Amino acid sequence: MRVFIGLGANLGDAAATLNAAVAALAALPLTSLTARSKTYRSAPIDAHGPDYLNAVAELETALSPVALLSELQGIEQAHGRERAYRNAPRTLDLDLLLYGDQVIATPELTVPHARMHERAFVLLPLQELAPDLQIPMRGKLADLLAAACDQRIAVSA
Ligand code: PH2
Ligand code: MG
Ligand code: MG
Repeated sequence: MRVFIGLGANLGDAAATLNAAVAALAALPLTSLTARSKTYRSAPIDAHGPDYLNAVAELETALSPVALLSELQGIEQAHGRERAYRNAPRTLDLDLLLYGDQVIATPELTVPHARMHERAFVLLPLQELAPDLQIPMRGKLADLLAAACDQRIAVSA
């Protein structure tokens, strides 16, 4: 299955954390890393604290969505993730964005990720990896990105 993971961090050495997280994704069972975007710096959206570093990774995996989610949470924990309150600044956030073109709506998992279609910090790195992508239920990536063009984001130095 072709899967996209959103990575974000805005505490600690965020660049190093994202690199370590990508390495951890590449090491998951039944999974290979097929691509990673550049790292982007973005203004916090619906959140506060320092700017975020964001990236997107593409995986090919035979893990189920729930098994993959559990692995992502394990990697977050390994990087000291605390869940103080919703959208609190974090050392590492790993979001399951897309699992093929599946639509999943269960208490523990929503795929496509519920807010990805309105967030440039997801859409821009995703466009780098998959410019012609259609987001299930949401439409063309390029159209969604155009609607989010007021959000500050740039490739990180
Ligand atoms: N993640 C959030 C909330 N706001 N803003 C930016 N720029 N990047 C993020 O990764 C991010 C956010 C909740 O996960
Ligand atoms: Mg998130
Ligand atoms: Mg998350």
